[in-house]
Amino acid sequence: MGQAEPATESSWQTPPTPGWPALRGLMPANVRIGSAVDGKLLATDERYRSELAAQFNAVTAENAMKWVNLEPSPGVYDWSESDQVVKFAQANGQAVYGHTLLWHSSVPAWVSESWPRERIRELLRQHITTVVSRYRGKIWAWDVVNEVLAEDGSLRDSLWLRKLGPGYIADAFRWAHEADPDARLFINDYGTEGRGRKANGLLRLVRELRMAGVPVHGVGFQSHLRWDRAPEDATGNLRRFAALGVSVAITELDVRIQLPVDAEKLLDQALLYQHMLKACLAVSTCESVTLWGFTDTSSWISSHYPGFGAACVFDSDIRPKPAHEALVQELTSRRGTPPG
Ligand code: 9MR
Repeated sequence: MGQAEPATESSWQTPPTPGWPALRGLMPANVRIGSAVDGKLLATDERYRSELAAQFNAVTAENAMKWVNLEPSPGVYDWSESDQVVKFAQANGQAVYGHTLLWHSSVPAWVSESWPRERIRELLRQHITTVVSRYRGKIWAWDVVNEVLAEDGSLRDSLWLRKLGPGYIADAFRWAHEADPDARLFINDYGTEGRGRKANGLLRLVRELRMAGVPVHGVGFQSHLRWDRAPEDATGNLRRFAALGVSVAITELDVRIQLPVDAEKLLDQALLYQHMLKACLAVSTCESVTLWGFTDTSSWISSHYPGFGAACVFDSDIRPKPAHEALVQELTSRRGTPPG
């Protein structure tokens, strides 16, 4: 008597999403809407989980599938967080976008550039084969190579380029294709969503790979934007990639704001989110639009861009911002409109 009820699971679980529309229910049938997933929040925050499930029909592990996290010491894989993401997605009818098999920035520290070329090549082959095989049939698309271009559109100077030469890109795609012939294979980069030197370089590279019969199926445009700058002709740019016969996807969309946030900046941000959604949907081969996180609680922006923040479509209390509303409005107004 007089004692508080013990906390039961149902007493601390939050109710299902309150009354705002779900993006996933509004997308054209052939285009997915995704979010990057923060493994820690997925494991600990019920409100995060329920909004993630309600809004999106695709997920990308923000960090869990990066090589540095999967294989902390040679030959010892830790699948726990990436398996959790896949399990969650399966339970919620979401497709998984795999990120990423090869990235200069996520090479485990135990990989040494002093090793002979053949050893490094074999290591890369094994890594790609191991990861893609584990999730064969469970991952719809892979970012096979991430950020392989320099700002001028030439190949980025990296361990892979230095040790293996430019052929490492084609090799990575072929190995991934062998391990899961049904997975869609993407090349992903940033700063390529608008026209410019880097996008031109990417276009050349994708054309060359396709002409050489390399299984490149899609191009991912990360789209880490700032609120006051739209990419140069995103629609036209995406269309010239589609003309090569590949799919296009917006893979990491976020729109950072210089703090402090105000109503006008939030509106500009909303317009830019809408603009990128429209740009992709204007292209007949647009496969997905993925947000790089959906809540301001967990975005990478504040640690990488001091003085900036609030880059997502939900605030840190997981309530929709004008950007969410703009996406909803755009999708609602297009319903019944044929794609492309
Ligand atoms: O959002 C990711 C952040 O949590 C990580 O610390 C960082 C380094 O692994 O990577 C961030 O995600 C990047 C993505 O994997 C590739 N494109 C750029 C993204 C933002 O830096």
